[in-house]
Amino acid sequence: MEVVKTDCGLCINCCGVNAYVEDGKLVKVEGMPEHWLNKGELCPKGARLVDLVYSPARLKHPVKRVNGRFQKLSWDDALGEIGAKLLELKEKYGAHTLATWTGSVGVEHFEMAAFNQRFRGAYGTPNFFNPEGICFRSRILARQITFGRYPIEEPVNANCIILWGRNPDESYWPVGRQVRERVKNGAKLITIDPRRTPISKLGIYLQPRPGTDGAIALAMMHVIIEEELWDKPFVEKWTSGFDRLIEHVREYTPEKAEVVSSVPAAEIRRVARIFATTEGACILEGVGHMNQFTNGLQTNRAFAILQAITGNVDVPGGWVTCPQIRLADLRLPIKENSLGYDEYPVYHQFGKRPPPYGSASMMTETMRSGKPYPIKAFISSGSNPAVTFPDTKLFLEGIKNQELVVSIDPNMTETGQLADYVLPACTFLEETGIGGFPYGISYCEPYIMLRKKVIEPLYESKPIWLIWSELGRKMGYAEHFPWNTDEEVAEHFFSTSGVTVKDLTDHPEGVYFGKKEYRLFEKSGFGTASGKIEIYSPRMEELGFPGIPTHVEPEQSLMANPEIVKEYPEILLTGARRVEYIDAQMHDVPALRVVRPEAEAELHPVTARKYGIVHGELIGVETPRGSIKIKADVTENIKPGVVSVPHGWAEANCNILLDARLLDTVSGYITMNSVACRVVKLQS
Ligand SMILES: Nc1nc2c(c(=O)[nH]1)N[C@H]1C(S)=C(S)[C@@H](COP(=O)(O)OP(=O)(O)OC[C@H]3O[C@@H](n4cnc5c(=O)[nH]c(N)nc54)[C@H](O)[C@@H]3O)O[C@H]1N2
Ligand SMILES: Nc1nc2c(c(=O)[nH]1)N[C@H]1C(S)=C(S)[C@@H](COP(=O)(O)OP(=O)(O)OC[C@H]3O[C@@H](n4cnc5c(=O)[nH]c(N)nc54)[C@H](O)[C@@H]3O)O[C@H]1N2
Ligand code: SF4
Ligand SMILES: [Mo]
Repeated sequence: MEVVKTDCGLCINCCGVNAYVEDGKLVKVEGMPEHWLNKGELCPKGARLVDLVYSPARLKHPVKRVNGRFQKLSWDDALGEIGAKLLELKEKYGAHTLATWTGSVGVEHFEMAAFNQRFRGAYGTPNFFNPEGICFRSRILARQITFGRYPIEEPVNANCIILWGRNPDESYWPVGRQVRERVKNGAKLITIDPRRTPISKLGIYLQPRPGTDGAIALAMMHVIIEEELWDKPFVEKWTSGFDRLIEHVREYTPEKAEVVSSVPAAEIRRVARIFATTEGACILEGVGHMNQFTNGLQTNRAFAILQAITGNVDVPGGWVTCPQIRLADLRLPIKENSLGYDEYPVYHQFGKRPPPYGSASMMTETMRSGKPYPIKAFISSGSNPAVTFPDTKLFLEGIKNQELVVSIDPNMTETGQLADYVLPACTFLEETGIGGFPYGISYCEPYIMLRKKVIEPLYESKPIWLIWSELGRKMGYAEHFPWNTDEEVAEHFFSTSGVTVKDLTDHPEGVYFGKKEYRLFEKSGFGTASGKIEIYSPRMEELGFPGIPTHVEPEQSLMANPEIVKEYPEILLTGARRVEYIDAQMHDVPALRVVRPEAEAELHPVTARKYGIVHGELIGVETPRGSIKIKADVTENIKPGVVSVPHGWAEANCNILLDARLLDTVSGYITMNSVACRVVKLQS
């Protein structure tokens, strides 16, 4: 049996994998013992990569919809027809008529987003979207606003860790292990979450009303200032706007925050003291969740300020700036701004150049309304927005208006079922590419590896970079797509990085491309306009938003909208992660399904009693936007009045409940948490 050392591209953690191959077939996977992160282990779904590759849902060849049914066609015909249609639509409506969308896989699968962007540049559309526009970009932006760069939490060295709206045991399995290890060695753990997660039992637990975390963070600052616990030399030398902060947080007393959040003032004081007086403290905020409510971006800003005033920046166990590898940039210049540029200036205009992704909340709305211009072609790759896009109804209305819909995916997904053409991509185990997650979103570890082809692409499937390249060549963009093999593509990406493909082949377990440095600011200051950490951001104010974060009520809360709450008195959370599944993927794997056979709505016994509901029965969950049926999981481990439903289940699709018009108006992010809902008893 041959062993190929590669990484797991199923989630952003990119754990090291030993893949065993016999007669060209993947027969087994194990964790790679020498990998820095997972050290020989895999999470339950990573351990099931064989099922991913040989899934019965794999699409074997390109298909086209004819009279409502899918028919097989050749790659040549499929790409020829799609290319011709795209050129026709460009002629008719202009290049901006094409919207392309890559999924969360487009983040950990580097080539996917890179080639998508190259193609859209060749075509000329500004419209490229990615879950960055509903997921973690907002946390990056909040840190860039504050520090002028993106420091990352470092739990492995922390002596105090706040899990703030984050449950890493399920969503960042290796981080969960790091946190548990650290706590075993004496670190203090604080969990702030409306759901009492198992890890929270290792420390102090606060149970807030969803969406009120900004008020808690501001009250913590109040305590830190009142009790003179801030890091005076650091604040004096490296921050600007602290005087304003003193004034600003005077009114944010813990007693007021208690009224808003329901967390006792004494607990807020206690947590503030521990956080401020423990050297090496970091907030591990939810990667997606803490961005996905009304006050998301400003809450992230408040966390950044807490790190700053306690001096927990660029020190072991705080938030640390990581060296970045410079991979070749495949983007071509785009003349037009993407959708949302004027509406969401913080998201689009804050940085030196706009993010490559448009505002996802505007994509579907434009597809539906044709305003400000018609979007008539939609290409989704590595995503299943029919299930995962927050507001299924709007997504379906947008799709109905399209003249061309293409899904590029290894599987026939729910999105594929809506498409005119479905093209089979291979999985990450069937192509060579970039592995080891090069951006350091979650780890300050300057580490990279080559993701290796373990087996040949199955059936007629192809690597995603090749699909975009061949489509581009069909359309007259051959000059932009000169690469012919996976290896040529990898060579090109690494050509600007200081690391060679040979280095990575010689070290299949990966290499370090840089060295982490603490107290980097002493050398290079901060990348903000003032060169200091901007507690108060003048630029935020210029763009029309408070320069220091404030508390903003969730749009559908009792205080903000009592009328809605009369009819929909509970608070909905969507998408708390489960380690067995990744977004809408892996639900068809029997070994995972036996562990977690169906979607369940968590609700407290007090909530259940109100509706006469017992554990295990099928219930309705409703919002003004829609309703779903789902099994009740009646549990003490959730705040009374809060209902939490998972995402990614086509058969109980929580995105039917969401409304893409409910936004964090600073970032333009769609609200997926702290939405008004009610529960319905189905049988009597
Ligand atoms: N196994 C698995 N791993 C995944 C994914 C997956 O689908 N499956 N998805 C990946 C993706 S795309 C992302 S973005 C990340 C998501 O990662 P995270 O956003 O960190 O998600 P979770 O770890 O589930 O933690 C979210 C927690 O936030 C809590 N929460 C919800 N609303 C609030 C609130 O208003 N205040 C507070 N304090 N807490 C709140 C929820 O109860 C939940 O326990 O996970 C990634 N990892
Ligand atoms: N209500 C609610 N909705 C949510 C969330 C929530 O918390 N609540 N979370 C949101 C977040 S944070 C995110 S990031 C999104 C995620 O949403 P998506 O990105 O749409 O989620 P996935 O189901 O992981 O889709 C990935 C697709 O990529 C395909 N794929 C896997 N490997 C490859 C490959 O190598 N090549 C190609 N071409 N395709 C591949 C898989 O088959 C799968 O269909 O969901 C969002 N939706
Ligand atoms: S946590 Fe699991 S799914 Fe994610 S990379 Fe590691 S093994 Fe793969
Ligand atoms: Mo995400």
